[in-house]
Amino acid sequence: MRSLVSHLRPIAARFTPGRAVVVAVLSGPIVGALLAFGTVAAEETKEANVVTIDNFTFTPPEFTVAVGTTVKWINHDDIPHNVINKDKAFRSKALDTDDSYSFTFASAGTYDYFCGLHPHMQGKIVVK
Ligand SMILES: [Cu+2]
Repeated sequence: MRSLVSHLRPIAARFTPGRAVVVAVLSGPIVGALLAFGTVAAEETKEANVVTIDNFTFTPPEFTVAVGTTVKWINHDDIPHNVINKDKAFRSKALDTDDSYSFTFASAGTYDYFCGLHPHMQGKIVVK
């Protein structure tokens, strides 16, 4: 009997309730984080060619895409902005909150643009 108890003790130690709780508590956030990562990755793939406008800033400020790519600008500010190419290749109307503007880049080149309402807001699309 004594030998049986001493044999079981290491197994019991491995499955202490405390440890099981720790594993359960830790695996919850890890699984959640993995699911969140998968969702974010899918979202980024779907919206890969998006320039966001937030807090008077184009993000990313410089964006390189392939010829034929459609780039979409989305205004997340609660005031209007627009998107104007310095060489007049494209020009959006004023975009209200959550409005978007898309332009397809058929030719390679560097397209500097700015917001006509706030000219200090500037960005660049490089098409290769
Ligand atoms: Cu603006």
